[in-house]
Amino acid sequence: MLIKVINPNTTDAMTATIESSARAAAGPGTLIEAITPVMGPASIESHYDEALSVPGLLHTITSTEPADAYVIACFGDPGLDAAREIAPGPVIGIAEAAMHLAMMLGRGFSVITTLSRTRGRAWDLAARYCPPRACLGVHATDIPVLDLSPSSLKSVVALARHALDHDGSDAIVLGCAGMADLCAAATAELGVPVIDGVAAAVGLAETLVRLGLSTSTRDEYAFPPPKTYRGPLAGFAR
Ligand code: 2AL
Repeated sequence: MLIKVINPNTTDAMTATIESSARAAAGPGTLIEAITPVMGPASIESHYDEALSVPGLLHTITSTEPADAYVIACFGDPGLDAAREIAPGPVIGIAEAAMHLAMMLGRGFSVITTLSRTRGRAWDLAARYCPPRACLGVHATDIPVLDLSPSSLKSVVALARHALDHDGSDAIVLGCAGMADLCAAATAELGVPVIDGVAAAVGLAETLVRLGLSTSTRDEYAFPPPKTYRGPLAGFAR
């Protein structure tokens, strides 16, 4: 099966990190294609960035060969509903995947994110995906997305330790696709489940494909009605 893992930001180095995590999580017989869109922000750490990452994400889906499933590899899950309307296979967001797996591994989880301004989006997504008291805290490292590197491990682990104690949580969710390469080391240091959404989403995507399950096209997630689009978005007309 082919899973397209789309990094909705336009930084190739981050797509490479995402690709490594996705390939490591994929089972035999799964082909991972990690893609950087041709338009959009270098990183996504504001609502503005997030809104403007969606055209590039949707263009990637409609302008390339169909895949069996799609992963949106940004923790804000930008454009998830829109992607479900137009993608020929199931679409999974990494926050959606990570939070769902976290709820199967403990009574509550904490999210470790990048800038403090991204915490609201993480809380909004937790409210969408989880029952109350599943997400017990969202904590910011204050490391900008494009400054994440293997040397960020120390800060992520220290903040995760604080989160486990302060929130009384049982698991840690990494709140940025750029943290994917920190997951194994953070797990070893913390001794609790640490969930990288990229790996989680690939695993769930494989399961959906294997079970022959795809997005319902009844009503809300049906293909969008045809209409013209004006200006720079004219090419998005269906
Ligand atoms: C992210 C992410 O996963 N990719 C990106 O550009 N920004 N998330 C975040 N919390 O900053």
